[in-house]
Amino acid sequence: MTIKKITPYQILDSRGEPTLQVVMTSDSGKSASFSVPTGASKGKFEAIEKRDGDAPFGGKGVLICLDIINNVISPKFIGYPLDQLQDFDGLLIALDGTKNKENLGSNTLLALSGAYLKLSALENEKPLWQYIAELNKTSPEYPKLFANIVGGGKHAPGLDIQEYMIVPESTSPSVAISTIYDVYHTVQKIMKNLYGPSAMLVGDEGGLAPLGTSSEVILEALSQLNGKMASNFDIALDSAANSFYKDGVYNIENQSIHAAELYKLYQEWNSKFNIFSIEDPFAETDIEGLEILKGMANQEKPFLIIADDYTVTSKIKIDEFQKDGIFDGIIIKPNQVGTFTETFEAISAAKASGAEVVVSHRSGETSDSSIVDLAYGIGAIGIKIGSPARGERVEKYNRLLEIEADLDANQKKAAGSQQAPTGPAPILRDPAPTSQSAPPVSQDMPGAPVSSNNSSPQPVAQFQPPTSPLAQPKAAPTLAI
Ligand code: 2PG
Ligand code: MG
Repeated sequence: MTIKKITPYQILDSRGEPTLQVVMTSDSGKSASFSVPTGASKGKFEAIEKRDGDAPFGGKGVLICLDIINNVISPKFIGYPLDQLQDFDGLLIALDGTKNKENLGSNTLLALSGAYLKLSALENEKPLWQYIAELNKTSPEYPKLFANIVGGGKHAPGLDIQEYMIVPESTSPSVAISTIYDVYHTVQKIMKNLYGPSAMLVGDEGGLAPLGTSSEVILEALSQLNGKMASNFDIALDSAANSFYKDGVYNIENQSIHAAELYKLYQEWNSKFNIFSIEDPFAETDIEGLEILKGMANQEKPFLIIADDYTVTSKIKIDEFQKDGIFDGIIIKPNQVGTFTETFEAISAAKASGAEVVVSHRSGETSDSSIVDLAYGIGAIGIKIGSPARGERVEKYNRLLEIEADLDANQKKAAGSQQAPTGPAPILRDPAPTSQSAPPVSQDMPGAPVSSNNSSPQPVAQFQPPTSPLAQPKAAPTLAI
């Protein structure tokens, strides 16, 4: 099979900004499309997107990418065989000829690389995750969901920390998603009661965006809900600390502090609320912050340290930091580097260093759900796909549910079951939470408990906001939900 046609489109992303979509058609007549997301809180060393620079769309248009594809790429690749991603991406990288893709643009390259990858999977009649797993010789695993419940930073007004997430212990997508649903909607009610109806508005990733609140209020609310849902969960943060670091100082919740004090604050939160992981805890340019991380390298830490802006899905950057064993987890975002081949190299480098891999969306997303197949296919420990709100995020939750339902149906078929599934996949629940962490319940586990019909969130009888001076809520302190 070969490439017959490459059609680029300028479309809009979830923030209404222009982005690039490529539809690639093979000589058998099959088509696959890939559309490119964009970040708001970017690492300094991310590959460079190509944009028009002139009106319309305030210079953010990508018509220049359409020109590049129509006039430079297409003539070279029509008739090019499918199924050779590494060579295809290698040629694109060589054509660009720069370290940071500034010539053709990371968006141009990724749209082509993604469409080629998806079309190759389609021609092989394999789901994308399976094609990716075979290409990388990896074992597919359900990733843990790092679900954004409350947002701030560059994604929403109000809070300085960018993401307050929960990570359900259960790796069964349907159990984890029902937990996320319950927590999200319960926190929404809590926020509405504390701060009024405007607290129900959401940020770029669908995370709630209350004004006049504080980290301690959010963390307290999340920790009070733990143990009351379908699955127990951990609490995780993405500080995206670049966005509140200026002139050597972190400006956070009315304090101007240095890295050591910020780390103390994290420790305080951890001792009160038990934080599982913190992504980008310090700004990537802050030497003092990096020294703190280096001092803890290769040691057991109070919470996992995850790199995003530091490592930007670059094998070179990952190797550089991980020779010192600085990070416990590495965020993987294909558009930070520009091709899927380089994304796979970054994943291998992260895994080889002993770090966990967490695949991630961007704050400016499209309806493309390939990152879900990527995370499952390469057996990532986690995936960030925002909140269960807004179409472009929900698309990814739905893809995960689809993969689970398909696998389930296949397993049943293989087991010789006569009963074809007719309705939605059953929602399984973890055993009743105990003081110990409950083991994850897998759908294929014999005798796994079946959901009761009552899947509505447990009421939070008396949510008591914390009284720390750093966290004075503006509204009534005690509320019944
Ligand atoms: C992040 C991402 C996604 P952005 O910092 O991890 O949550 O945000 O896409 O704006 O870089
Ligand atoms: Mg991040």
